[in-house]
Amino acid sequence: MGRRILFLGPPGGGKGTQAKMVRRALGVPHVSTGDMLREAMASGSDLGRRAEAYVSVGDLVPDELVVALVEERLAREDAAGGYLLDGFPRNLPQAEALAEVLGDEALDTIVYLDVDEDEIIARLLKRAQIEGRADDNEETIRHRLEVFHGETEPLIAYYGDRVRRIDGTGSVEDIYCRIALELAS
Ligand code: B4P
Repeated sequence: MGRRILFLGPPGGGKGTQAKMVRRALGVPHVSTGDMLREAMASGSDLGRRAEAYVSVGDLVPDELVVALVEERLAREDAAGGYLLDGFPRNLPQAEALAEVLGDEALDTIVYLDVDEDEIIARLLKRAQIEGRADDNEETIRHRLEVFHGETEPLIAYYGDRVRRIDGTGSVEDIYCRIALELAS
């Protein structure tokens, strides 16, 4: 079994950006619930229609929908040799569901990207201009931050000493080097 890594961090912390770079280096699939939900919304599937109401206002999509999505994805053959989870688990019930399905060894390392709120808001407002994502407006960004503090941050204590806290500010390349060093140690 290869590496089983979780990228954890605030919205706009750079999880997606860094996970794509690490995936290339490790050769394991990048499983992003945000990307999967956006694909489902773009396809107009039943899941996509149900998810849209939550994603567009910055709320978490109900656990049972997301857990089923991830469970199905991790059961595929390409995930047998490890994976890189991005954005899941995002709260304690999701972490407990993952542990129930795959056991405590479901994750070997949690990379936590630490970025302050002013920087997050600036990054996401910039992305709004470039990509036009429906959930990248100031009101929704602030709500996503509240959800992060209330629901996702407790996972840092839950995962304890498996968490590697990385300074998520600076250039994308510098942050990648910090992560690569941490994963090699
Ligand atoms: P996500 O897709 O996970 O969105 P996010 O938290 O905003 O993170 P994202 O990966 O897009 O951004 P990143 O940190 O890479 O989730 C979207 C929504 O889906 C959630 O709000 C929720 O509704 C739903 N959802 C997802 N997972 C769920 C779950 N498990 N349970 C329930 N609901 C779920 O930041 C990237 C931005 O920063 C980019 O614009 C990038 O260019 C920029 N950036 C990155 N690194 C930078 C750097 N070093 N300097 C400057 N800019 C940088």
